[in-house]
Amino acid sequence: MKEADLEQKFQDKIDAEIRIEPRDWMPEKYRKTLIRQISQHAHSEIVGMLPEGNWISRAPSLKRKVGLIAKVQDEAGHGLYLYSAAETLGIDRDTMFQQLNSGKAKYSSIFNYPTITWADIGAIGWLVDGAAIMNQVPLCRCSYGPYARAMVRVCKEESFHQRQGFEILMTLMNGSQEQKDMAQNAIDRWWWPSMMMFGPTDDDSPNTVQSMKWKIKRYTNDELRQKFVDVCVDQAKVLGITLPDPDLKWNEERGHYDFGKINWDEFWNVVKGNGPCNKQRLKTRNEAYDNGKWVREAAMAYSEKRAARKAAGKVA
Ligand code: FAQ
Repeated sequence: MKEADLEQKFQDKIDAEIRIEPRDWMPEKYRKTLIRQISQHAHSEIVGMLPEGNWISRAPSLKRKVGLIAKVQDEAGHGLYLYSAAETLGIDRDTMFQQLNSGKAKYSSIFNYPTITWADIGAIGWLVDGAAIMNQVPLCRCSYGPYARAMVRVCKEESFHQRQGFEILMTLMNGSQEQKDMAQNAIDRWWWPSMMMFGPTDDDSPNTVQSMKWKIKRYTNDELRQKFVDVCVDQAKVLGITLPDPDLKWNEERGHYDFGKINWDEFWNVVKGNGPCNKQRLKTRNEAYDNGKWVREAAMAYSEKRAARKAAGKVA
């Protein structure tokens, strides 16, 4: 079949909501787009462990410490499912790690901000996981099978994370004035970076049109951002917390909340590597990779030994 015919057949499958699987024919650009998005997503999960990891040793109680450790472990798991999904497209994990560690690969801008107080852990759970769910639930219907299936479990866990963040904030908001101020201060710092997680406006998003056509993305960046705002305003009322945007107003005509202008200079500056913690995050990831060398080598030696024994008929 000619390339154009194959492409038409491929698009027909997508339009008919038939999942694309690793061995199916796919346009090279589809494969590349998925590798880009899934690997960026995997890197975000892995780098996303760092801001919260900062509070494991300082969590205010044993219960909070247990919850936080479990959440950070879940994020490691999400990274693993996502690296595995990307590997089905023909890239190996080590190449993806090299891309992350060298600073070539992108990961979510949000993880380049510092976690200054315990309330930041609540803010990350409520806002960052909240934004992640908004973006990721539609990815469970992504046209590429392995990515869509990985997202089902990820979303269930993210939903739990969002609730634990909300509960941390609720506890603080029911506490002393100092605790309330700490929670408000965290929201003041995390609100706008969370809004930026959805990516540039649709006019400035070079990938959205094609990704929507291929049903990798089901909603545009601006559509998801709007859904996030609408949900957060009501939840903020329950918390008794103020979202730091004086332009946040219900718009009867649109049936949505209007919101203020996002600082896109700040966003691009962070994406380009100049956010408050970019350098620190990459340094930590590189150290972790180097320190894990002996573990990778030991695992390889073990699997080679097992394969040799199996070949010699010594183990099942
Ligand atoms: N940060 O044309 P678009 C989490 C880049 S996981 C950095 O709109 P696209 C879990 C974009 O890559 C959070 N870069 O791109 C957790 C592109 O650059 P490229 C991550 C960004 O792909 C919670 C350029 O800008 N989630 O939070 C960002 O169609 C708590 C133009 O943009 C995912 O990755 C950004 N925020 O749409 C863990 C979900 N936004 O590659 C720990 C899957 C855009 O051409 C604690 N990804 N860029 O050089 C997606 O849904 C999409 O990739 C978007 C971007 C929506 C992120």
